[in-house]
Amino acid sequence: MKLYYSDASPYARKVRIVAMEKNIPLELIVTAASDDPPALHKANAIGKVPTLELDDGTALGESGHICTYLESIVKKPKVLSNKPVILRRDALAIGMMDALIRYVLEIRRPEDKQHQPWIDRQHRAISRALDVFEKEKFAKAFTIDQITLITALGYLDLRMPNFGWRKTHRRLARWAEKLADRPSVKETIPQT
Ligand SMILES: N[C@@H](CCC(=O)N[C@@H](CS)C(=O)NCC(=O)O)C(=O)O
Repeated sequence: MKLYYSDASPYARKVRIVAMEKNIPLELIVTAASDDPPALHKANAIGKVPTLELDDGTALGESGHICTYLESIVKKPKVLSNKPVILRRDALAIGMMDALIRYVLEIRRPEDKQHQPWIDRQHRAISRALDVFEKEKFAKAFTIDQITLITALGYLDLRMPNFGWRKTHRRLARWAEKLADRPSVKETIPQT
C-alpha cells in the first residue's frame, strides 16, 4: 500500500503512527499537495495528503477513514474506539489540528491580506483545547485520541514554536514527554 504524505502534515503523521503501532508496512511517497502532483490527483481528485492507495488501486482520503481501514485489516493493538470519551478527545484534537492549519494558511498570505480577527480566533480555539486537555486523565493504551493529540501538539511545536504551551499546561507537557520516546512518535517528528 502506498501512502502519499508530507513530513509536516499532522493528518498524515496520525496515519503513519497508527500504521507503525500496528506494524503495517506502507510505501511512503513524499508529496507536496500544494504543487498539484498528477499522481496524487489521479489517486485522490481532492488532492490532499494523506491519501492511501490500496494494492487494488482504490485510494482513500481523510485520515480518520484511513485509520478505520488500517484497524480493519490489523485488529491489534486496537487504537479505535466508540467510547464517547475517546471520540470526544479525538474530535477536539482534530479541531486543534484544523485550527492550526487555518492559522498557518492565513499567516502565509501577504501581510496586507491577512485577517487578524481570524488569526486570533484560531489562536483562541487552540488555547481552549489545550485548557481542556490539561485536565484530562489518559489511560495507558495508546488510543486514537492520544495519537491525534500528540500529533496536534507536534504540529503546534513546528508552526508556533513560541506558543509556550509547556509552561502554561504542565500536566499536558508531562504527558507528551512520557510519549516522546515511543518509536512511532519519535520516528515521525516533523522536521520541515
Ligand atoms: N480532513 C483531512 C485534512 C487533510 C489536509 O488538509 N491535508 C493538507 C496537508 S496538512 C493538504 O493536503 N492540503 C492541500 C490542499 O488543501 O489542497 C484529513 O483528515 O485527512
